[in-house]
Amino acid sequence: MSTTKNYAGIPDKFAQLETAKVVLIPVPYDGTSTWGKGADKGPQAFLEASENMELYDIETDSEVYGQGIYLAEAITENSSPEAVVNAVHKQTKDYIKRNKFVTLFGGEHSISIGTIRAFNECFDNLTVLQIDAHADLRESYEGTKYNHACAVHEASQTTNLIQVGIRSMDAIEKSFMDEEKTFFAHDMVHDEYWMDKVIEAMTDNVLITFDLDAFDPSIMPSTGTPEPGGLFWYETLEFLKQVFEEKNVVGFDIVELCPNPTDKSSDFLAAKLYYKMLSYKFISEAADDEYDNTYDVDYKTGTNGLKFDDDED
Ligand SMILES: [Mn+2]
Repeated sequence: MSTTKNYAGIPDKFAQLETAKVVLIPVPYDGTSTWGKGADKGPQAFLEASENMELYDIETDSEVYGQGIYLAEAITENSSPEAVVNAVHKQTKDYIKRNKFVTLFGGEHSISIGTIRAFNECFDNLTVLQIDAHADLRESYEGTKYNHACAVHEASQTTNLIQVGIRSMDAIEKSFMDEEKTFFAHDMVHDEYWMDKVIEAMTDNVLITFDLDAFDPSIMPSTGTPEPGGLFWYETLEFLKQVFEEKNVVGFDIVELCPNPTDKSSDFLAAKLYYKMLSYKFISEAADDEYDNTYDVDYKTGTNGLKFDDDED
């Protein structure tokens, strides 16, 4: 993966670490997945799709790349699942401490153990919003607690974990599950108030860990363990927009893109999802005067707070 290339081909002036509000860390790791392999190819496919995506977002009438998006060097550690988690934890925390809005693109879901640990150490009363087909609550699996099947076990013990879209789990995971904060796909489909209920269960600081297999396989086939009965595009966006509007989303990761060389639609969905989440994040920041702005970059902004009128030099 080239590190000289900018995210989505944005101009250099929006891609510098010093001035960018957003940092994107690619984590091309796939060491513990049990069935469909290939999540290590996810970041590259996501970046390629991002380069072919329009950077104007119609819904928010914004070009969020103007906030600055720095593409960090990919985390290529793969000596053990634990070493990967430690590397993710360290890099994520380093960038949070530099007052960046930190985002990561996996890789398999075990990387989120590091993501969550870093955010939990930096933000008070953290809610982890896990959007996923699988509960991922096992204490350990196949000899390690850093398996993708254990992605949120630690979060279940140390954060306000909320699980959304769940439709696959082992009975043993029930002992770690808070049913009040678990939203099963088979219930959500009959409950028009599920979004409000999820948000009511949140504290103010929210980290989102988004496993792409939460989506219905009809729109997101390129994932290691597809499960029928998932989320669709517009309901997901409606929900995310509401979360970003009502809560202080402090960062997010997106995991488990397993690209298929002959069908790139999933890569594009992932690219668009990432950009939508950034668009929602920075619209809500611009709209909320009370927002505690941890992104203290002095950016020149145009009329809607997101556009840039200054020229290239
Ligand atoms: Mn997962």
